[in-house]
Amino acid sequence: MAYSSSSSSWPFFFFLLVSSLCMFGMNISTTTAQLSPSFYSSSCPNVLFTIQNAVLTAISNEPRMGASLLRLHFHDCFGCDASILLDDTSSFTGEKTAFPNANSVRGYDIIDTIKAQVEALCPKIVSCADILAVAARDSVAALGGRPWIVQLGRRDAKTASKNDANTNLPPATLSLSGLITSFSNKGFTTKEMVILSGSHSIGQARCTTFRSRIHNETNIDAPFATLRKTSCPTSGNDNNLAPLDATPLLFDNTYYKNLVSKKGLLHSDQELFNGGSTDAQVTAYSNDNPTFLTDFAVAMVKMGNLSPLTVSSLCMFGMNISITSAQLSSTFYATSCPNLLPTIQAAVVNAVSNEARMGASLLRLHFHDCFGCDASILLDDTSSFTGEKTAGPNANSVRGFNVIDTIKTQVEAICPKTVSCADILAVAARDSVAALGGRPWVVQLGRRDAKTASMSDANSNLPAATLGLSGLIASFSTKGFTTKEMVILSGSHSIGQARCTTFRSRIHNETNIDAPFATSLKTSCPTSGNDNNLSPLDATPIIFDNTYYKNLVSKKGLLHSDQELFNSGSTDAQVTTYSNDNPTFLTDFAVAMVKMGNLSPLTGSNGEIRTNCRKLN
Ligand SMILES: *[C@@H]1O[C@H](CO)[C@@H](O)[C@H](O)[C@H]1NC(C)=O
Ligand SMILES: *[C@@H]1O[C@H](CO)[C@@H](O)[C@H](O)[C@H]1NC(C)=O
Ligand SMILES: CC(=O)N[C@H]1CO[C@H](CO)[C@@H](O)[C@@H]1O
Repeated sequence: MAYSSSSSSWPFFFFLLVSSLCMFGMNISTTTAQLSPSFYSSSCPNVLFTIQNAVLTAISNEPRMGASLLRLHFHDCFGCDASILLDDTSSFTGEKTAFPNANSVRGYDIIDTIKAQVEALCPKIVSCADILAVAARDSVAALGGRPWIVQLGRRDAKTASKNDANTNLPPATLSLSGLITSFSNKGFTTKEMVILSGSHSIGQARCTTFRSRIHNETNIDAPFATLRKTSCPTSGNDNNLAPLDATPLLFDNTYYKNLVSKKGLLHSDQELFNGGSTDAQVTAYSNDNPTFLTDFAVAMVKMGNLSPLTVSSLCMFGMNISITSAQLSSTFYATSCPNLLPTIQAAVVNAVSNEARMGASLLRLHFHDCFGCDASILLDDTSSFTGEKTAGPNANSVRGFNVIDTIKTQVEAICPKTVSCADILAVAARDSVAALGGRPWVVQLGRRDAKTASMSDANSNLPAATLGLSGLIASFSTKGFTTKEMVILSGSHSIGQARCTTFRSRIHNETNIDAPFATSLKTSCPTSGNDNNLSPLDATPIIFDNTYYKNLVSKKGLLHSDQELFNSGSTDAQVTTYSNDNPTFLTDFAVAMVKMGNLSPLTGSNGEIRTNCRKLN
């Protein structure tokens, strides 16, 4: 919330970045001041993973930290420039001691830790304001919320204003009209104010902030007030904490449910449901968690973009950037279908909660479509056309087509004839992995759908479960992957199941297999029959983690091709490393998936945007 008007000396690294942009030659005009999700993609490609990793660590040490990091970003915003992080000095009074912040804003140490890690990775590149913005997103996602794409490129304030913090941040004593005004001053609608108040879905508050409500107010559930009074008497115990809603470690719509039953903790919370104009919206969210999660994600993007400090004017003298239409971009649908990503994610989360195995199926569908991600795998056979669905590696094993159809129908309803089936597959794979514990990656978009499909390509390109190590290396190498990347992508077998036919000979005939493990599988997969009986690909088939590699080290790989990665060959060391280091595996997997998703896509005017993923237009 502090606005620095000076822009004296730009660091050298930044100068380089800007001048290379300028060389291409294209008009930037006023848009130079805008943030971009790919701001650090070449200057600090691993920054997002580094921050997410640190946030997950902090939250697993103390789950409440998720709410603290969200609050830190929120209190910094209303001008996201990291001014809140500045310590007071003898000659400077910052925002930390402003009334809405003192004794309540926390998490500074975590931000310091993240900043130190980021500096080690990319010195003097990434702003503290951007770290706050990403950490808030990752906190919400870690506690059950829907992640959003964080726009990046903020710079840090050179000053801070305790006075601004005191006047701008909405206190817990505000009435509905005061809340509306406070948010309106920052450009938010009343609806967005109600949405952003949902950040109180997680976290706790101190007794001082709700004392008068529980002792003096009447629009409060009586047993709830009585319960709260035990730890927050009329005086004393100022710092005792109470949860802001009934599920303070879960980011969901319980906050709104509580308001409807008059169990809002803060006066300003209950004002949202007190016979006023916002009651209807509170009721709607109390009945519809997915819509709340989506709306919250959208509103957070807006909040994160409040008057950031950026590099405007550096590039204003008429340069041209050449945007090559043939390339994929994470913002490809930003204007043509802005709600695409939340729509797909909601559908994937829904499908995975109906059937956890679907997460693995959607990942596998993208993988089998790739080696040229063009949605050719989705085409149904017709009397005059044989597609890929019945190819050996796909028949009886690839599934999830109905889920993709459902998503496609929803996407066509919001943005007709705009989004390719290939892009839907790519996003659904990412969201599946994230829903099961993996690390989300930024999906590059702009693929177009194939006008044909090749059963013989599918038969010859897709790696079979019978392959040896050298066959696996060769198969992935054909598509431009290193051996290391092959080992990483094999980690997709961290989730899902396989049919008896694919592992029968391994469990009955191979010797590099744990004997009790083989015995346990033979019951449901005898030497003949029961071909379609399923077994999990690793011991935790609905959690995306490194258990797959741990199992390989103990000779419990299910498929022949899995155990080949740890069978006294050149990849043993990497398998051992991943078996001991889940965070590194998750990060490496995310990076490799971006590469896989970008394999020879159709772009520009090639292919088409199918309206039905099963048929050519
Ligand atoms: C309740 O209201 C009375 C009258 O305004 C006030 O004196 C008292 O301090 C309030 N109690 C609390 C706990 O806020
Ligand atoms: C095991 O190997 C023998 C000899 O190659 C073969 O005849 C048999 O079919 C194999 N058994 C299974 C279950 O694959
Ligand atoms: C300075 C410059 O080269 N400007 C060019 C930018 O690109 C447009 C067309 O996209 C040209 O018309 C400008 O002359």
